[in-house]
Amino acid sequence: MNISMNPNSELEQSIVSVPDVVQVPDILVSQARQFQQVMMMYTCAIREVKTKLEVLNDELSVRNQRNPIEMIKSRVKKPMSIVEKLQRRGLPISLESMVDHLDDVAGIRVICSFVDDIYEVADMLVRQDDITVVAIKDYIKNPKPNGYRSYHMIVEIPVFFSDCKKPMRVEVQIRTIAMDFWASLDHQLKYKKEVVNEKEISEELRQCAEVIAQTDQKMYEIRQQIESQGVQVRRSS
Ligand code: 0O2
Repeated sequence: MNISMNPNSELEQSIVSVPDVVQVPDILVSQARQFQQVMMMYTCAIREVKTKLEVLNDELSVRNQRNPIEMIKSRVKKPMSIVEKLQRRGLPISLESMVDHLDDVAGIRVICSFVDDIYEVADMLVRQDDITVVAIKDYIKNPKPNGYRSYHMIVEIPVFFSDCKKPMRVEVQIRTIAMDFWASLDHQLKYKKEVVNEKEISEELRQCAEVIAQTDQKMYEIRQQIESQGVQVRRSS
């Protein structure tokens, strides 16, 4: 997932604000405006879900004396990625098609320190009564063959605009710092056109994913050992 908050593409921004001297067909201006409007709605949906996650993080950090969430990143999908995904799925390339078929136009990535934090944050989010879970893919319990691990949820949230309430879909990916580190490198491999030794690199990455999963587990166990010893105040000399 490329992380950048860019609700309006430069192309369609320039169409909307084109100088009077250039004749732009009305239909193009109208489509660009519609696109801008829909992307604004996705951006607002991201803001709503992000706020919920920040509130949960604040509450949990007081309760547990540590932050379960290390970082939250978000993005609306870039127009070229939208077109590529619709094409790949053999779907019409249109705004309606995007809204009807793509659940990840709005995306949030939550980076947690420990694996148990992932499930705690996910459970707390979906228990909120204005959130509807559309789909869950647990690539931590069931990693992809290449080693990819992450917890994916598609959630729907009502967003209130001036004259209407719209249910909007947001993809929430939750993973550990280590899983995120791995996915960034894998993403580079995926988007490089020609990679020498691609097979060997993929295999090395798959092995790294295993090591990372074991390290995540070990870190969780060490944290539990530390926490089970309760709060002890060290006396200063
Ligand atoms: P981007 O640029 O990240 O937004 P799909 O497999 O995409 O046709 P679906 O159901 O959307 O269908 O896929 P899934 O499995 O839920 O995964 C969607 C997103 O998860 C991807 O977004 C990636 O962000 C991430 N992802 C899934 N598998 C991998 C993987 O093997 N490696 C890495 N690095 N990321 C992965 P997009 O749409 O690819 O694009």
